[in-house]
Amino acid sequence: DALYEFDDAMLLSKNRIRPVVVPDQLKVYFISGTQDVGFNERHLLDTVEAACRGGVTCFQFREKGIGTLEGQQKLELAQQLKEICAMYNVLYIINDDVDLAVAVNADGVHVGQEDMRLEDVRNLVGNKVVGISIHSVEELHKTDVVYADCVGVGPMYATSSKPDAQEPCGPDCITELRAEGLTLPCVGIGGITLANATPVLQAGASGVAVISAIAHADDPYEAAEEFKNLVDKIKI
Ligand code: 3NM
Repeated sequence: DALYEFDDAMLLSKNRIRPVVVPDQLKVYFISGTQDVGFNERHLLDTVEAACRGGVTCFQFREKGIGTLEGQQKLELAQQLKEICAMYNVLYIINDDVDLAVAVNADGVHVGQEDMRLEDVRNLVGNKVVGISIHSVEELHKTDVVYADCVGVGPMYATSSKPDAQEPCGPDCITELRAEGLTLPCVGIGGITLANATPVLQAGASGVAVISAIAHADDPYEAAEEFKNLVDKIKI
C-alpha cells in the first residue's frame, strides 16, 4: 500500500504538500507578448527561442493591450511558445488567461490583484504553478497567498513596458514583504537591467523578471545568458 494517498481534494486544499515551483526555476524569468516585439509573431517566437537557448529558466506569455492577439490566433501562438519552452526545459506560464493555461496545458498561470480570486484560480488549474503580483504590504494582507506558489514584486524600478504600473517600490519592498511574513519564492519585476539586478537578488528575490532587458536587447540570446550568469553567481 502507498504510504501517502494523494487525491485531488488534497492537492487543491490549503494544505497541499507538494510544492510545484522551486526557486531555481525563477532565476531568470522572461515575460513577453507580441506587443513587446512590434506585434510580430515570428519575432516573438525567435526572441523566446533565443532567450531559452541563452538560459532563461521561466517564460511567461503575456499578450496584453490594444492590438494584441485573441481567440484562435492567441491559442496557436501559445501552443508554439509552449513547444519552444518544452524543448529547453523552461517553465511555461500564461499571464491572466486561466482558460488558455488549461487549454495548452501550460506549467502555470500568473494573475494580478484585479484578476480572479486566487482560490478560484487554484480550483481551475489544480496542481499547476500559480503566481500572483504583489506591490505592497497592504496588498500582501489582502492576498490569499495560501493558494499561490510564487510572487512577482514590483515595480522595482521605473518601467516603460507597463503603462499602468505603480510607483517604483525598490528592492526594499521585497525586504518589507519578507518581514511581514511572505515566505513564498518571489521575483522582482519592473525596470530590471543587468546593472540594477543585484540589489533585487540581495533583498531576497529568487530571481528577476524582465521584459525589455531581453525583448529589446540587440541580442536576446546574449542578454539571457548574461542574466543567467549574474543570478547564478549570487544565488548559489
Ligand atoms: N508588471 P520591464 S512591472 C509586467 O509591477 C510588469 O507588477 C509589473 O517590464 C509590476 O522589464 C512590469 O521592461 C513590466 O520593465 C516589466
